Amino acid sequence: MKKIFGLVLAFALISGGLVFAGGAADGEAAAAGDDLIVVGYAQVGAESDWRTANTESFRSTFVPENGYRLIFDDAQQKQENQIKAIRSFIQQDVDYIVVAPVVETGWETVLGEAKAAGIPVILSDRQMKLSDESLYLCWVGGDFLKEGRDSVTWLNNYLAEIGRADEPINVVLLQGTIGSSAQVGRTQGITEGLAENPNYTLLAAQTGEFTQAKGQEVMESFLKAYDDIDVVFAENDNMAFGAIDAIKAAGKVPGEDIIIISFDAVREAFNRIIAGELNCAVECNPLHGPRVDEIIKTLEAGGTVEKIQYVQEGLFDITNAEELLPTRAY
Ligand code: GZL
Repeated sequence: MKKIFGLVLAFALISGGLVFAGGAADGEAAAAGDDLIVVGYAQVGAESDWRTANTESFRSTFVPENGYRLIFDDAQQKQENQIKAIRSFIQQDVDYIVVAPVVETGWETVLGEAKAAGIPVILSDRQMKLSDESLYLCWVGGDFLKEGRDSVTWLNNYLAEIGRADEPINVVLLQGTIGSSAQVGRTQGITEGLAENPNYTLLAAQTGEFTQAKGQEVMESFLKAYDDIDVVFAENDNMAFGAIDAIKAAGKVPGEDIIIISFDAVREAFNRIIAGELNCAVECNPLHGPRVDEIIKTLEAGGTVEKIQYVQEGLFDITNAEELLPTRAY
């Protein structure tokens, strides 16, 4: 199903950060009728190192040399911008719409419009809660609940290794964007894991919006409120980096006075683990571009695809970070 890309130029909306990528990004008009597959991608924003790597994974995959023309939109973490971008993709009659939904709910109407227009929707990264599963074709992303559970298992083992398995442990939680499936799943996995051990007390949980600045601000407030924090769970690396700065400013030693566990495992997290400032990073692989490319190429060849597709994920700490850092792609 190919669209005459030249026609879409007349409908392209300038507002909302809508830009063309993959050839037309430089403003050159595409040859009308080129046989490229036009993909509209509604990205969450640019809030974290993970997101930067995720965006690059799409921009480097969906290029004309690979048979695509990408229309990319950065929603600046606002759902209304993503909905506007999806509507503009529908108006441009793209071949596929890819969405990384900033939160899980509020998508039924606009996905119904895409369905009515006959445009397949692929979800990447975060998930949507929908009453009608036919509104999207498939989803590629991380297992956020497992990531949360694995982080507590790591803490249980670490405390045993350092002889603190029987001590009361006070925990604070820096949550991601409330209502995003990454936050929902990680929070559930972490809180369920903590609840299984009576030694753990969750003192406070608050969103840091997946950003370093807000993560630092919330950690500063936690440190003012509690002088006996033993562990911080940060639902992404950038909030952990902010927490590290706050802990240092409070005269405490991150990674020693306060154990820090984060999610994503970007390259900088490896550096912090090696420096002893971060204790554990649970991976959430952002390289979804090639997976979505594979899905579209399968569909274009008349094939079928799995509805739910998890990416490979690991867990890193002082025992493996230095050895594996050279292998990290993001
Ligand atoms: C996870 C992704 C989250 C990352 C954050 O798949 O949705 O959003 O953990 C990013 O770094 O902001």
